[in-house]
This record gives sequence, C-alpha cells and structure tokens, in this order.
Amino acid sequence: MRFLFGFIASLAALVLIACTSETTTSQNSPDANLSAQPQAPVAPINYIQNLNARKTQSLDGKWARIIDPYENGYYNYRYQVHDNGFFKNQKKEGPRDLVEYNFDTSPKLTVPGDWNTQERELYYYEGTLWYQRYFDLQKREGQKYIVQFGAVNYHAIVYVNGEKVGEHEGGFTSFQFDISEFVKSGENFIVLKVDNSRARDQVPTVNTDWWNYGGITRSVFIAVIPDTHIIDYTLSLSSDMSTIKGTVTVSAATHNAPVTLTIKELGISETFAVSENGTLAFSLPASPKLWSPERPKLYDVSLSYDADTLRDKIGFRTITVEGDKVLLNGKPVFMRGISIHEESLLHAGRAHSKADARATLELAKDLGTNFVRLAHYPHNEAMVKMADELGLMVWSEIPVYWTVLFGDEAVYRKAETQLVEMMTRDKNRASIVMWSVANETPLSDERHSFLGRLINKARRMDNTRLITAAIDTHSMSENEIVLEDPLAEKLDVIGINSYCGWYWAVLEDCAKKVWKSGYDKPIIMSEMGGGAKAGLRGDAGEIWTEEFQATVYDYNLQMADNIDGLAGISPWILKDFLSPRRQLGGIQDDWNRKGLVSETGEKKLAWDVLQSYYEKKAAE
Ligand code: GCB
Repeated sequence: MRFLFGFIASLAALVLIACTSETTTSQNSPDANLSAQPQAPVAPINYIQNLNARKTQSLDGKWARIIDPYENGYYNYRYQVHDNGFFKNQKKEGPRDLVEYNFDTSPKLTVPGDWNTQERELYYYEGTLWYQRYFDLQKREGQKYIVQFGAVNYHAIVYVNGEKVGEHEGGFTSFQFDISEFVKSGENFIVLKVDNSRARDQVPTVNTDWWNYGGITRSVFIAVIPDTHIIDYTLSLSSDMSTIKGTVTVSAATHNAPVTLTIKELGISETFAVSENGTLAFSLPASPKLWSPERPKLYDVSLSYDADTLRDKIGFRTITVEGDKVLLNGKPVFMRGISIHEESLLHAGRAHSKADARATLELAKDLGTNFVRLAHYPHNEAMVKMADELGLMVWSEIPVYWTVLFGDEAVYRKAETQLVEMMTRDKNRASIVMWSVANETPLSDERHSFLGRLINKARRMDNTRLITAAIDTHSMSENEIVLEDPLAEKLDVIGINSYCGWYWAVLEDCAKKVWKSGYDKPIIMSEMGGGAKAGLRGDAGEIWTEEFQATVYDYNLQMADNIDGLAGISPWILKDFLSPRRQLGGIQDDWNRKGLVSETGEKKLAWDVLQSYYEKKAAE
C-alpha cells in the first residue's frame, strides 16, 4: 500500500545505519505533581511457563462492570489518585452511608471477551472500565496462588481484596501475578481497572487498521502450585537433528531435588540435578519423527520437580535459511500462507477459545495453506496450540506497527517487553517458525536502531527460529521493483507488503512487474489483496465486486511468480475484520473488506483463485 518511489528509496540508501548495541533503560521519570497519570509500567517478565497445566481455578464467566470515562473510581475531584477507589469494592454499611458505586448491582460482562461486542454502548468505547468478581479459595501452606490473564487490552491494574497486586501494559500478551499474600480462605474479590485509551507512546500507537477491542479478552485463572516448582523450560531439536536440547529453571534450587523429564514415545526418562542457581541444561540423543504440516507429530512430554508436575505436547523440527530458500527439516518449503486477525468466525469480536481457533485454522487449511501469518500482534495461546496440532507454520508478531515513536526509549522498552512476553509464552510451539518485529515502519535512523535492537534481543533469546519483519519500501522504475531497506540486512526472511492494482499501479500491469532483491534472502509476500463485499457481483472492472477482487488476486499471483527468491505468500486476509478506518457506507460499514470470506464465513470468488494457486504450488 505505502509505496515509496525512487527518490525516497535513494535517500534511504544514504541512511546511516545506527549502532544497534543494547543501551540501558531511561524510563521517563514520573511527573512530580500529584495529578500525574499512573506510570505506564513495563512489566518485568516474571512468567511461570505452562501454568495452565497445573491445578487451576477458572475466573472466566460473569464479571460486574462499571464504565468510568472520567476515571472517577481512580482519581478524586482534585485529580489525585484515590486511596479509596473502586478497587476497594466498598459497600454501604449504614442507612446514611454515601457510596456512589456498587459492583453488586452493576451490569455484567462475560470474561473472556472484548467489551465492544457485548454491549451496544461499548461498541466504540475507549477509556477506563472496571471489572469485579468474587471467588472462593481454600488457602494451604506450601502453596503459591498465581493469577494469570491471557490478555487485557491495553492497560490493566489488578487488585485483590482491595490491595493492588500489579499492573500490566500491552494488550496481547499473557501476564501473571503472585497473589499468595493477598488471598485468604473463603470469599475473596478481584477488581481490574482496564483502560484501552490509545496514546502516541504505546505499542501499537494511536493509528492502526484494526478495532481497538477493550477488556479482558482472554481467559483468567488462578493456578495453585507448590512453593518449590518449575519456573521455565525450553525443548528444541538441535540443528543437526540428532539431539533434543533443553533448559529448565526451578525455584528454590537449594531444595536439592532433581528434575525428571519423560518423553515416553522416545524412550526418554531422565533425571537431572539442578545447579545452585536453579537452572539445568541437557542434550539427549534422539531421533524424533519430525513435525511438519504434512505430519504434525507432537510428543507428550512431562516434567517434574519435587511436588510439581506438568505436561506439554511438543513437536520437533528445524527451520533454517539457505540463500533465498526457507528449509523446514532441511528441505526447501514454499510457504502457502494467509494472514489472519484475531477475530472469531463463530461470534462477534475477539477470538479466544479453542473452538474459535479450530474454526479459523481449519478454514485456512481448506484454502490449501501450510502457513499462517498471525497479524499484527501475538494471538491467544489456543491458536498456536491448534497450529501445532493441525500442522500450520506460524509467523507471530508484535504490534510495532506503522508509526510507533521509534525515538522514545520508553516505547522501545514496551516493544521489547511484548517481544519477550510473546517469545516466552510460545517458545515450545513447533508451529512457530518466525518471529516478526514490525509491520510497515517508515525509514529513519531511529527506526533502524529500534528494530535492530529488537532483532538482537530476539536472536539472543532464540536461535531455533527465523526473524522477519514486513517492510514496504522499494524503488520502482517502469516495471522493475527493487527492494531497498537497510533493515533487510538484519532479517532472515524479508516480508514485503504490496497492494499492486489496489493502492498503487494499474491492475493489468501487475503481472508485468519484476521484483529484484539484492539481499539473497528468502522473501515472503506478507500482504497483497483488495476488497470486495461478499455477494456484490458484477463486472471485473468494478471495484468492491467479488469479480474485481478475484482479478486482483489473479494479477498479483502472476506477479508473485516474478519475484526473485519468493519463499511464500500470506495474502491479506482470511476474513473481513472490523476497523474504524473503513467508513464507506453500504460497502465497508466499519469492515475492512479484504477478506477471502465475509465476517460470517461466506466465501468470495478470490478464495477459489488462491485455492487453485495453492493446489498448483503444492503439486510442484
Ligand atoms: C497494510 C497493513 C494492514 C492493513 C492493510 C489494508 O498494509 O499492514 O494492517 O489492514 O494494509 O487493508 O490496507
């Protein structure tokens, strides 16, 4: 879409590449005056792996809600933070008590679920909303109580029994708080202040092309784990495919207990001693059946340490690049993909469940895909687990989208935190083959440094996957398009977003375009497409008809075949999705219409075009 022509690209070539070494954080210092906004926290990543495989108590269901556009439950009339805000869940005790809120008599929202699609008056709402519910618990010695939120968009402050337990910023990643000190046996209550106001210094920033769904959008539960427990583990296949490598971190290493790893089907049952700092690393000879889209083999893995035991299902594969090829398990693979937003086919709004994931990914498979680009932020855990199970390679990304404030160190920390949170949660998913650090970001030294640091961070954390980003800067002369972006040097796979015949160029010329890249790296056309309103039939020359969209696909797929080093495509997009940028009445009505299916799953003509292309590609 955003196509920068020759002269801008030549300027880009002159861009001085900024140093990408890590620097220390210099968070903006809090405003000294009392009326300061709450400090945007950048959560320290303190995450217990696979917590939902432990003993859990769900907090999904109905929560009371209070809409609070003036943040009256948080600030007093002098705009100072209340010490007696709504988080106290106060009740009127005497007949003359003045308490101007009551969760018990307030309407309810379903968790998980965005608020926008649950109540008409919340459809466009951006601001603060309070959530509250009660839960019972039997507290026991030697146990820890950890609350986990799959995601809350965008900023959450969590209180238990009237006390603040923590806050989190970032709408698409999972976070946990240890609430052991805050809970008691019997009835407890939990309150959240959730704020989905957009702001320039957030990740994403104010300007996106998707709906800003607010609320507790993914499941919530309390896990009960022993004081002495497994904190983290990583298992992967070595690059020569001869060993399973792993690391485990535990709490209380002085406890002296060993860690046991069992993968029955591979005849593995090993016991490891833990070092003093609570970690261990191992490498075990093994020849697992390799995970692939054709055979998505997963192994039952169990780990135990003292009284803590957990299970996981893990696949083993390698993903590498050689010149302009992507190799899965050492063999070149063409990535037949589709881009997907996290919206459900089964109900309005954000997807969150296993059923949502199955419906979406089975539809993607019907198209003939072996790959999905989960745009533009980390999707819920059910999606990546389903991709593991169904055999779909995944591109997973953080919402460093368009024009985030690349020069702001605090914004960098937010982006890095989301990257770390995404990678930490999903590092044992074989389906994820690529981490993406950005989408369509404008060229500048600051952007280059910012993304360079994210790439370095991702590489330090994970050397078993590829790093990518979707870029849109190219130079063009007549029918030759030259890929030019200094960021490409740092990526393993170059994603290009390009809307030939929709946002630029005459459609009929697209097939003549020839793409050149000087990078000798695999290229994925991470977006292409055009819009159509399902059921609007007519002339192929008439925009918004299904015929026109199908023709856009026709020409663009011909163009794709002219791209040097094309390793795959993930056209935009599987399903129509809500976006406030899409205001054309009668056609869009808030929907980005580039879906191959409508919001209710009705297939458009372009579906067949892409499906036939994938049949051909699969047979090559
Ligand atoms: C893009 C963006 C994507 C938009 C799409 C569009 O280039 O990456 O988020 O939704 O174009 O439909 O314009």
